[in-house]
Amino acid sequence: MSERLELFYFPECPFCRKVLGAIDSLGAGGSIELKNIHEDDEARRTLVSVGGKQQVPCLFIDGTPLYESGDIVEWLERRFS
Ligand SMILES: N[C@@H](CCC(=O)N[C@@H](CS)C(=O)NCC(=O)O)C(=O)O
Repeated sequence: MSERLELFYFPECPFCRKVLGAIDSLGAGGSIELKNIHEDDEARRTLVSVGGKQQVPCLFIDGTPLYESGDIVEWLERRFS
């Protein structure tokens, strides 16, 4: 069974754009739930309470937060290549 993947982001963030570009290139869009923390206050609160900080992008992998765009892209490339 696949993991549940959720990307916490906001559209103007350049680090988020880098991750969104990788998701697009890898054709992984259908497997990842996008949570815009500027539009979804519950998502923003979840990011802070579970992740420990309000920094995006953050990929939740089955509820475990992975911060840092470079680390997220690396993880996605391993998972979807
Ligand atoms: N080194 C991080 C930088 C991420 C970053 O600076 N994100 C900004 C938005 S563009 C942010 O969330 N800043 C709030 C914070 O760091 O607390 C990465 O590559 O993901």
